[in-house]
This record gives sequence, C-alpha cells and structure tokens, in this order.
Amino acid sequence: MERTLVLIKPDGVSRNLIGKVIAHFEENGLRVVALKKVRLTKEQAKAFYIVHKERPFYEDLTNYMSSGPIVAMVLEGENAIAKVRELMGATDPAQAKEGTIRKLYGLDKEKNTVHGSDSPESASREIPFFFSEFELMNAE
Ligand code: FUP
Repeated sequence: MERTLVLIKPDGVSRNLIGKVIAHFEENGLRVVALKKVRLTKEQAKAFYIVHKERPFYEDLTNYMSSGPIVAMVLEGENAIAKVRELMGATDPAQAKEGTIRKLYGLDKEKNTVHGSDSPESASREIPFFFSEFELMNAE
C-alpha cells in the first residue's frame, strides 16, 4: 500500500467538481485516508511549490493556488502515486489522454484541476505539509 497527496485546485473547487474528482479516484481503487478544504496564503503556496521556484511560471502558479479554496486529500492504494498520475493525465489538458481528469475538466496548464505527488519523495514531503500525524492515524 502506498499513499499520495492530491489537491483539487481552485478551478475544480469553484466549478463544483469536488465530488466528481473524488469519485474518479474512488472508482479506480483509491481510498480516501484524509481530507480537508483549505485556502493557502501566497507564502504557503510558494513553500508548497518551492521546487519550481526558478521556473518562469512560479509567480503566476503560486498566485493562482492561493486565489481560492482547494481540497487536499491523502489517497491510498497499490501504486497510488503512479495510479493517481495516470488518472490525472498530462500537465497540459490539451495533451492529456481521453478519460483523464485533466482531459475531462482541466482548463489550461495552470488551471488543470488536480495535483498529485510525482514520486515517493514528493509524497513524503507533501502529505505532512497538509496533514498532521493525528489526522493520518486510525484512518484504515
Ligand atoms: P504536474 O506534475 O503534471 O502537475 O506538472 P509540473 O510538475 O510540470 O508542473 C507543476 C505545476 O506547475 C503544475 F501545477 C502546473 C504548473 N504549470 C504552470 O502553471 N505552467 C506551465 O507552463 C507548466 C506547469
């Protein structure tokens, strides 16, 4: 069993897609371990995306991710990290495969509805960014 962090980004929350996105994961064998709706400050968004700090889109991305509420969740399943990445689809919704969340709902490379950890190292950093030990225990 593996755990990964998923975010439903402001475009997903504002368009009432929380239920559809979670259903997509649940119907594909992933289990919700922890779940919350939050709004990041600009500083928190910058900290979350710190690995992208040199990228040209860092400023816009962190403004966007702090522009409205998001939903954070920890999903669990076999190969959860890779499975979530597959179900999300490519970063650019125009390039994403048919049936993926970003193909179905994404608007552009920035407003692409979902985030999922891209490696075990990222998941280990991103899960505790949003969830305490207490929120993650006894969740089986
Ligand atoms: P992904 O892992 O598919 O979410 O995508 P990346 O790690 O390549 O990108 C990280 C974040 O930057 C994603 F939320 C999308 C965003 N991004 C932009 O806003 N503009 C771009 O041109 C590329 C990525």
